[in-house]
Amino acid sequence: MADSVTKSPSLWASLQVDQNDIPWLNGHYTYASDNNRASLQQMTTHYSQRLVVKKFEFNIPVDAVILGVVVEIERCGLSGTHTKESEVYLTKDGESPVGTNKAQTDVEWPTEGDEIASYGSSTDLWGTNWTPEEINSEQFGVILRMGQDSRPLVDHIQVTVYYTTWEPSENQPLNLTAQVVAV
Ligand SMILES: [Ca+2]
Repeated sequence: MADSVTKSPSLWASLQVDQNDIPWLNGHYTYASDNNRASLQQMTTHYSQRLVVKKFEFNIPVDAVILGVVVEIERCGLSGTHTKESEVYLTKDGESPVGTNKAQTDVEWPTEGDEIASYGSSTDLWGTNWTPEEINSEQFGVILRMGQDSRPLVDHIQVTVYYTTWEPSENQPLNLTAQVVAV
């Protein structure tokens, strides 16, 4: 059976990708669902910097097998705006994206109150592989970057990690077949 743990971040950073990227403001407001929301520092037409939230303080057993990761972002766009994400990544080193960009870049964020967007699944490793040590690291985190002309308001970001502490025995039938062939 798979186990799962859900955690919120406790550290954030705003990292520049291109020169004109807009920095994030109040990234620590993403730590809890309390209607205090992270936003961008300026109203311009540029992309945002990368919001990195990390230090989730997972404590996955070191002999576990990671099965999937789900990121949930409770967010909305400022009323009257066309707010879209451009990047939703995981990071292993607290700075650089790894694996698959899960952003739904053509979907406008709702402007009539918060909605929770979910990325990944209990069996989705985001196009890379994970050790318990990598998940437990303070540098494991989520990257969120906004598209042009966006006015994001991010209330909460949380991560659920699915894992099992025993190896699935999917290889057994193959081994049996191999033995029959060998005989
Ligand atoms: Ca909040």
